[in-house]
Amino acid sequence: LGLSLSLCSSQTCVLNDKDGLGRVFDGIGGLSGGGATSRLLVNYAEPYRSQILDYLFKPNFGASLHILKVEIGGDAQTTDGTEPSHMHYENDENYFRGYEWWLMKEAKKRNPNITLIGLPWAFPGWVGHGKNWPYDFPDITATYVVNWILGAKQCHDLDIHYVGIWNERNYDSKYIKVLRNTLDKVGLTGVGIIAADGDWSIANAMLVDPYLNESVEAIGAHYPGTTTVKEALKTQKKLWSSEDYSTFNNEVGGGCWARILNQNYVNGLMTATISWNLVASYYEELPFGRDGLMTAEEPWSGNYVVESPIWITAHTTQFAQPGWTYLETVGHLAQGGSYVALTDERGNLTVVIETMTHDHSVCVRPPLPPFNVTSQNATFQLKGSFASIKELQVWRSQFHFKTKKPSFFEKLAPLKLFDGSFTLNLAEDEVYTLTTITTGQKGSCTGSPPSARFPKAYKDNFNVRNPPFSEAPNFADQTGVFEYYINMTDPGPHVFTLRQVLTEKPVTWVSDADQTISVIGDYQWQNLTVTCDVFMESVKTGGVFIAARVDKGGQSIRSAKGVFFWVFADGTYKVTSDLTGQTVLAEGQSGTRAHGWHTLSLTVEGQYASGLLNGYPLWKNAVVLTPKNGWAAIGTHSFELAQFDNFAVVAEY
Ligand code: 147
Ligand code: CA
Repeated sequence: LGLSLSLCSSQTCVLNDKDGLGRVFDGIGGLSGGGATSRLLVNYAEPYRSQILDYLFKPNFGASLHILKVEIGGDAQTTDGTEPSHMHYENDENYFRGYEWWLMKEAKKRNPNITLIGLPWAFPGWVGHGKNWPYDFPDITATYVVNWILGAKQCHDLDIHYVGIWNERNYDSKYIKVLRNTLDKVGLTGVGIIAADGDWSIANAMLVDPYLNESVEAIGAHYPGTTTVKEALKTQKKLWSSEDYSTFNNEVGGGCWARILNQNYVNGLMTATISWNLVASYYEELPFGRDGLMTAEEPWSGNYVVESPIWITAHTTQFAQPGWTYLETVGHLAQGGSYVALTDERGNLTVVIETMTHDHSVCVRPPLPPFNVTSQNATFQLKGSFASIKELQVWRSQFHFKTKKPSFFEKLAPLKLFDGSFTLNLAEDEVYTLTTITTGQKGSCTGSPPSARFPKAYKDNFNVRNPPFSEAPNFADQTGVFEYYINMTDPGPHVFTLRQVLTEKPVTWVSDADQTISVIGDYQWQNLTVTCDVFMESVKTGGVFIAARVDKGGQSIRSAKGVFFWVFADGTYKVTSDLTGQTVLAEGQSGTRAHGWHTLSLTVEGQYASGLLNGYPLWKNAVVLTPKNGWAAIGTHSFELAQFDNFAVVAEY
């Protein structure tokens, strides 16, 4: 059981398979969701969208990921927005919402062997039967989750390999067993359960509960800081860092990723590491901006950036595959840094070495205790079945923090071996791969277009008969779900609209707002006019708004400020400086009703705002001092059906 931490004695690290091997490698992955982290990716034009996907998933090209984990959309806010559920209502099933299905198919097109994982963060309200808790009716929750797995197969021919419980929230032993049974009953015996996507504590429960232990295939811990606990080792289950990284994707982010990819195995015997997130494709001012392996946050320009974590990933993923086995001889270098070695047990060997220094490899969490790394010569001695290897391919990344001229994933001349040994001159902040695999490639595409701000004049009439996605481009739902909608019976100009479809509060992951809201545009916008046709569907109690200068999203959405222009189905209007409607800037009669279209227009100019209803002035000179800037938005007063059409923004900046 014990962790055999080897330290290279007097600078010689032995790589040997003679006395047995370590654990089986399960792969390196990225996480889309938790939440809405790929929201803007889907609206990239070709060829850029395919290029981004190639950098992520194409074998022997870029990150060449082994694992794609996605959120099972639960209609609620899960960090950078909401993702739609496949069952908004109890009697509703639709496996074509959102973009995770599409993403899984694109990943599988490129890598047919990719491991697919689904995990819920939140659940539609009906799953909780009125309580903000998914475990009171375990059969309902399990059926709901299993439906998603069945839908993946039936509608998209996707085989989901693993499913989780409830992200970063309590697990329930009863529910886990019910989920295992529900999977087995429909023939999904091959789908493994990961638990519990939080800390390691479920291991204690597994050790004393054989049925729970049998139900769980892999223990997934989040942000484990490269270490595990003895109870987890004692279960003899696969140990995974099922969510990790979440660090700004500059070079320190790349350094964090290099260190944990090696040391999650060296220190914690974890055989999979999954990055939150896969690709930073959400407005950068939302929480955890740019915490992805690469950045693709400008579908309007096509600009994307292949950041260092992509190439750090390639150091392992292009040269070792799931099913390979770690050697037992892995460990720390004498002067700091670490090395892992993996084999396919058919003669191939891949060694990954990192010498990241403390300050250049800090991750967002947990705190990183101090350690020292200095430049060193490290000698590796190949033994056992590797003793006869004559040549190794060499790939190198040098972060070069001092000169700020890094070089990533550079192919060097192959290394000739004499007597199965070689010595490397390692500097600080480097990553090396030495491997018998000769298929590695540094992929490159003809550059992405220059970065540009969100267009100052933007409009959408939602007139799309067969939309490729259920959501309209660039709208980032922060509470509620806004979908393309067709009014079958409308004879007039509003056949194709955008509709808020939630009618009750979901089983939430954080505190969603009591209103629904979708933000769009440029966070720097100050002076602008927002116009939108609105249609309330709740008689008497209905309410909708358009807004400007909205300053918050994510889990802070409840406290969003801005300029909100509301109309209600009781014939009144309001102007407020917050989403909750506490601070009223103006109010009065509007004559607005449900089941009729109204055109709202909001202009904000310096310290003043004014509003039009159906083209006529309704209120003016409302004083708006803060916030100074923010997104435009649309939304509803409660979880209620409402439609929006002919959305338009004209911004000065
Ligand atoms: C994780 C979530 O699972 C992700 O959806 C995303 O929100 C990510 C952002 O860093 O964070 O949740 C965590 C929240 C807090 C801690 C760990 C994970 N924490 O404080 O240790
Ligand atoms: Ca329309």
